[in-house]
Amino acid sequence: MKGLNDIIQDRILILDGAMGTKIQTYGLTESDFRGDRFKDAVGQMKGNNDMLSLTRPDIIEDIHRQYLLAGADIIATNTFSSQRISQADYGLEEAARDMAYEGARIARAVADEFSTKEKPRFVAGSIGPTNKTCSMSPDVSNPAARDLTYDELFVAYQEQIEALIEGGVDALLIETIFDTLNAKVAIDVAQQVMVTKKVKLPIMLSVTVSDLAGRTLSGQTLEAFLASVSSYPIFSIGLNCSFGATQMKPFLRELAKKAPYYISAYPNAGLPNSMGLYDETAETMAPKMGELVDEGLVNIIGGCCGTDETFIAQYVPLVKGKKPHVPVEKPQTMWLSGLELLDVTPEVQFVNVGERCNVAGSRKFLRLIKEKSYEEALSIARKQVADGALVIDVNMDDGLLDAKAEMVNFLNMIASEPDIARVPVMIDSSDWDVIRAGLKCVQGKSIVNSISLKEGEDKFIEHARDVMRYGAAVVVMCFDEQGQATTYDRRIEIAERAYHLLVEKVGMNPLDIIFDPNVLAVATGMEEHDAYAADFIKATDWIHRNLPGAHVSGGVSNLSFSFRGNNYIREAMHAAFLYHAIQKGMDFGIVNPSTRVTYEDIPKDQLDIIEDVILYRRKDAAERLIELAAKIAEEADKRRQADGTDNNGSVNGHQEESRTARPVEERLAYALIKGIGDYLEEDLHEALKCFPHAVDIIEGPLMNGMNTVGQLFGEGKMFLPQVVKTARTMKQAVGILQPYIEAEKAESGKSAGRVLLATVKGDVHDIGKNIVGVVMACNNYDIIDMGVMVPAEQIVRKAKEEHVDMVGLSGLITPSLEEMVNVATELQRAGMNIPIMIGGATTSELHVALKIAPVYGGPVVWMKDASQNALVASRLMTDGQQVGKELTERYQHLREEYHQEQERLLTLEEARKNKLNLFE
Ligand code: THG
Repeated sequence: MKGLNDIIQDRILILDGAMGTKIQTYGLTESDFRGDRFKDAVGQMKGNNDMLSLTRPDIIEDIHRQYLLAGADIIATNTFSSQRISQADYGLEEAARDMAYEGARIARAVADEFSTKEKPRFVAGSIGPTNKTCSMSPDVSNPAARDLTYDELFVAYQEQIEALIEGGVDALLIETIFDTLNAKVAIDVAQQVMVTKKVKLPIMLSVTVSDLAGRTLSGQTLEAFLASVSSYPIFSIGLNCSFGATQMKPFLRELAKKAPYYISAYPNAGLPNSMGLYDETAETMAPKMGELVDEGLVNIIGGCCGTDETFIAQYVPLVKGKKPHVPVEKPQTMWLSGLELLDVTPEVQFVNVGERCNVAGSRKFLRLIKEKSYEEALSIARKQVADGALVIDVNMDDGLLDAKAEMVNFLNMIASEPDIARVPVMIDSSDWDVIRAGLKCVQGKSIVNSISLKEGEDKFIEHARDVMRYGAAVVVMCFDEQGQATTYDRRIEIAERAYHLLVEKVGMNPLDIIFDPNVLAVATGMEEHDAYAADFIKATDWIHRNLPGAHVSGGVSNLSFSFRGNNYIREAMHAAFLYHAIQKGMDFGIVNPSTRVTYEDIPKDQLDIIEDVILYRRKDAAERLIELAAKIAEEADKRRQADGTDNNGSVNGHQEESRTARPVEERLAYALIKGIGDYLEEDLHEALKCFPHAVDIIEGPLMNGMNTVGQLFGEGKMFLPQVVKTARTMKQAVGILQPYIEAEKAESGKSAGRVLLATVKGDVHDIGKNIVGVVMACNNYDIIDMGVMVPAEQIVRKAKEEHVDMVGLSGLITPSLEEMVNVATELQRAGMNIPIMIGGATTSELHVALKIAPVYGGPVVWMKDASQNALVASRLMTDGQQVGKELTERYQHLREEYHQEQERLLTLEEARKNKLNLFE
């Protein structure tokens, strides 16, 4: 007989409807629930539906039978709460296993009655989330507290899943997921139990989202959730409960587009009304489900709360002959997550991991942890994220600390801070127990730091399997049985060996591997250290070219240990090192995110000396750098004595004293490029006296600064997190100028038009958009700025509600191009034809002409840069028709040109057709 795996490829499958609301229709009483077995149980048992598998199996059978009669291909067992965590509420822990077993057995028997060769029927073992959560605190005053731990839940799920499998289920349905950590436990258990029972069942996941922004109750976005489960073998993913079919649609689209699995949807019969009842009927619901089917979004449909067999009967004809969704390819980039996704695409270039929450790497952090000043310790994490850290490293290894307890506590505290928990964590310890304990606290996809071959292959493989179990990525240090690799040859030998073990023996996804070829201190005065940096970079290049998919990282601050106390030299060395290593493929680095020195800042003469060391270009390189460092330290000393300022960390040794000596324009541009907001207030007020209008400051010095940032970014001399930092400063500057701009605007009177601005979904970049907003506001437009990551549906809704005159879409990364097409399509579908302005780094006039303009009836204008918007907008407002006509002609021309170009390049097939045949 065909299995679930075969059948799902042929057609859309029907899952059954609700169990709970269906049971309510039988009008059962307390004694039905208790039966003989539980007649003496204490407390109310009514409502504990899973008991009925033991006390009224006839009713559960009857419900299954009705769904099978209605045409369901898959029925879900009556075991949603058949584990000891939920049953503890009724004092029935000891009966939980029986409930799970009987629930499975009943469903199996009824399904077998109906199963035929043409229409096999399947049983999915229902596994609910329990009534407790692993990643949230039950106590507002103690954010690190947890009601339920990974290990407790593991035991409970193990009992349930073993019983389900013994009872004969065909698949495991982990459903109504509201906390990813709970779901990760269930997946972990499922995999372990399947190994011991020597069976292989499909794992089905179904998430429930809690708000219109599409986050789970525990705060993850759907794509962050996908990252969290991305290293597990998942059969299907989907949504249930939450809300009705219509509200579910945008989220299903998101899943269908991103998740490399089959897609399921079993919504409620609408949202519960004020009476807690469900308003949709089978007749009103079916067309809505039909939309999901017709759009090709689903492989499995069914019903949740409020649905019954009449709904299921209506769904059967809906899917007849309809094409099932074809799962998308597995991601080709590394996915990590906290509450949000970190997709390590080539555009990201470099993931900076904040090093400062490390008791071994920061005296201050150590002190705070020792004093149990956790709030302040958290602020260090928060500052790193604000400074642009994309991941934060946490290390509690100190002889005087209980590292395991501190790791668990700190990770749990972070989980309650959305502005920190946004990013993935790197769990850093040399004690495997500490790492495991850490992994059991995080719902996101984190990074283990680290594993190595230090203790041989067996330990290495054991640790790697643990990493997979908890769904993490991993840093692999270039260590082996002989110790730390310090030469080029040893580094690549170990990396290659580890790679093959991980990929071939453990089955790890190469994208989840990050090699650390050991950043070691250079210019220490010992000759044998001189080639360390150059060899690291060479090894990086080799790994990048020879171990496909794998990433390269390093603890950058190690490089400059011998210059402790001289922050300027240290930062300059790090910047130069990263500049070269990133070019060779280093895409992660543990760094201090508040570093101010960039490659460009380093004066040429100093840079030569530093690069001589890093690239090991001359024998006396180290000696010369030590001399330079001494000289800089001495100068700093003198200055300190002269004006009492501490010059550590200033930009190039003579920044501070000359600050106010430089023109205010220059100071502002500089503040922007560096992302330093410290003097903005002061400098902007000075500038307000020199410029006629506040907006001139934005259009002048601030814009100049932004342009320089764009240019440096383009040349690879700044990386994204640094750019993000500058954007924050721009925001800050604009905030300071805002009241002045408003005042000037009020003087000049009436609105020129209403403009909605948004950075499209999937994209967080808003520098350009913010500038456009400000510049246009200064030109008397009313700006409605929706921020970043804005879904198409919300843009459409807002544009309608606010009756805007035009929409500006912004995006910096490549996937945003496609999302812009999607927004335009949705605006079109909503019957709108107001102008759309398109801007951002990867956008182009050609893309607008080829892809966006054709899906939209109104004018779509590409904006080369922020200075154009106000001008173009005013033409659109006064002479829209003419602009539209000109655009249509221009795009037509561009398209023709493009197609001619394409035709000159034949397809392979066409070229083959034209081949020279000498024998004809
Ligand atoms: N590879 C991997 N993980 C790592 C390292 C590595 N984790 C730890 C370390 N190395 C990276 N982290 C740091 C953190 C801080 C410093 C260096 C590396 C540092 N601290 C200053 C000092 O010691 O002088 C700060 C002093 C203070 O503030 O008290 O340099 O290589 N995988």
